[in-house]
Amino acid sequence: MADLKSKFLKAYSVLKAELLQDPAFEFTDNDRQWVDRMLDYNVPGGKLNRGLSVLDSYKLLIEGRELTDDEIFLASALGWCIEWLQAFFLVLDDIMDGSHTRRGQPCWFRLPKVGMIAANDGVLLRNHIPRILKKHFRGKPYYVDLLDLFNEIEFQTASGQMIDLITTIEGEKDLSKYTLSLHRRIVQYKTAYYSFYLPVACALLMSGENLDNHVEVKNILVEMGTYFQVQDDYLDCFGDPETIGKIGTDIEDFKCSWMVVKALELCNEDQKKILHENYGNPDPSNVAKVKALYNELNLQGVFAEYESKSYEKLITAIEAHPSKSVQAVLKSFLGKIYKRQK
Ligand code: DMA
Ligand code: MG
Ligand code: MG
Ligand code: MG
Repeated sequence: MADLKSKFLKAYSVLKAELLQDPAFEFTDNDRQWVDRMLDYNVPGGKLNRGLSVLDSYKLLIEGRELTDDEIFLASALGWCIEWLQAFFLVLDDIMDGSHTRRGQPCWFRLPKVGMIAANDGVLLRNHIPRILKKHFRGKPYYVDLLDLFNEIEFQTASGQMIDLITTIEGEKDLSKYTLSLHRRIVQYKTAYYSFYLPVACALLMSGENLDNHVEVKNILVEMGTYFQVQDDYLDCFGDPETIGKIGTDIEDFKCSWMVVKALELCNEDQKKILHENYGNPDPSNVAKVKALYNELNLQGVFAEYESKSYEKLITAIEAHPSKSVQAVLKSFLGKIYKRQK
């Protein structure tokens, strides 16, 4: 496994070197240096769960046989395409969410030399994906399906980001619309498809499968992705910024977070008043009042309960799947995120 990870990491250097020599653009040394630094800053610094999952899943799907070096490189390249997609969404997400840190360093747009150039860097990151796919997959029978998959999922993610953002419009802030079903809709689109379905779908395509035959796998992964974003919402408020590498902004940003949805469900009229008066206000004293209310409502306990219930439900759904190798893929994914602290 350690060996697979080191090969995965090596593939990054290869892909980056190719992008920096892309014949479709005449780079000067200066341009090349910008892209090089922008990529190193934004692409490889995360947990790499999504990227590595393509490799893990592919290995489990072909069962028993050793992977060839060529297969390892291709699965890694697809994994890196997901990490590139994630970098693209995160660079822009941090601008829109007004965040300060990401992966233990200032958000890219916060660097004095970068600022709003980050918006175009995001577009560039997104454009690197079809460059990588074209170079390495153009001759494959599943090339069109891959392009279609990435396009479809990018559209769903951007739409999820849109509904995450338009619920927070100044002057239209309204806590009464924050329900579990709105929350579910937002997180399914903004997170679950690209973070959970996409890696496994890439591995399925590489192993010659038709995605239309794997709707149940998709449903389970979307469920898992929903659970993952609930964890993200919880960690935004109660996680350790040192460990998660970012400082939460959901309360300040008036986000439709799982935390506020649960608080609204559990609070009495007086407590609801506290939420209405303090939620969505950037002042630290307002934020502190919201967090104190979350503690009063024991949202940590409510979350722990949700977490174990979700785990049990997912395991039951996974074990109902007819294929043992698909079960292994799904369990491996779930194992990586259950009770995560970062
Ligand atoms: C992020 O949701 C979703 C995408 C598509 C980047 P978020 O703003 O809760 O993420 P984070 O907490 O990492 O900023
Ligand atoms: Mg964010
Ligand atoms: Mg966001
Ligand atoms: Mg978040």
